[in-house]
Amino acid sequence: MRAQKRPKKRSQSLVYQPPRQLVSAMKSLKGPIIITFHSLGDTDAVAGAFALAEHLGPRAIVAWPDRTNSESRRLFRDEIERPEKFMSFEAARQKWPDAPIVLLDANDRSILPQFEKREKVFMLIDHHALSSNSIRAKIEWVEPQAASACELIAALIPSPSPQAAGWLALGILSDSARLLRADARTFGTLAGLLERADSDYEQLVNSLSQPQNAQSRAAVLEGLRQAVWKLDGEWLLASAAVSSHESHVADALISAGADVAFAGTADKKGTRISARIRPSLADKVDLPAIMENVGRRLGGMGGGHPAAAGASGPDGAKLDEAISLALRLASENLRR
Ligand SMILES: [Mn+2]
Repeated sequence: MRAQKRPKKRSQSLVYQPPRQLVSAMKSLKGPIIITFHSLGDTDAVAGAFALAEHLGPRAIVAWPDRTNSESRRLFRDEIERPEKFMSFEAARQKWPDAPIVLLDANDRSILPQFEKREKVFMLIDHHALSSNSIRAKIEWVEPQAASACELIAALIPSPSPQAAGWLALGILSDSARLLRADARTFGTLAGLLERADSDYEQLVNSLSQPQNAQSRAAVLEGLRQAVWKLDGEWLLASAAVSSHESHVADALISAGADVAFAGTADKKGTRISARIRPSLADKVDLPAIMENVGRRLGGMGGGHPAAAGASGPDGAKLDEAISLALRLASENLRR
């Protein structure tokens, strides 16, 4: 058959289309299947794993490399307490030494401690770009454009149960920052899931935004008390030297109205600084480059994402100096 050469339409459909090879490989899987994900499994990873396990049936087991993060522990309390469905990767491997491995939501070796012993991965489904440090699989579906692994997994499950649809929706909402980082397919996929889920959108969003424990909230309030700010032209720059929870304090400073915020902490282990910026300014201020610079000043390293970055280094005496540098560089960026 001759391939038709016509310009590719931007999007054929509002949901992802899994590669055919992957769909048929999944159908042909026999015997036990081990589904696993990255260190400190987050809601996207854990939700996707449980939904896929439900789809594949009782022979599929979800296996964690170390532990899951607090949000996913809270949301999946019931599933996590079912030892026949959820066990450590080590235990699963011992029980089923030849079972194929399906890896979700990660490919970088540095966050996959379960693959230290040169495991072979059968299938990879991920939304993080591959790099030279990636673990490779026989069959791979990697979509760096996707906001979450769950929107890919949703495309593999034609008719999820109401519960699984809710899980996948939670994974999408969690990884997309409640749909702030989402494209048309993220919305399309979520719409399909909401049609099936037994919770509505408001309930799902609310279940994600449970408050942190009181000690953490107290630490953030204490951090806000340390805040200093200055009006720089039309921009509000804020910083705080705190004793803990620097990333939460930086978030809180932005929520409280700062355009750019740096919160840092210093102790015997060294200095750590979290940087945040109002997302609409992220193309004006090169936050990862600023934090790279700050990391160098700290004798360590820095970098991150356009709206959330950080730096750290072994020198605990340089916190004030490093925060001043970060503020000065941010101000220069804003004035460009
Ligand atoms: Mn993810």
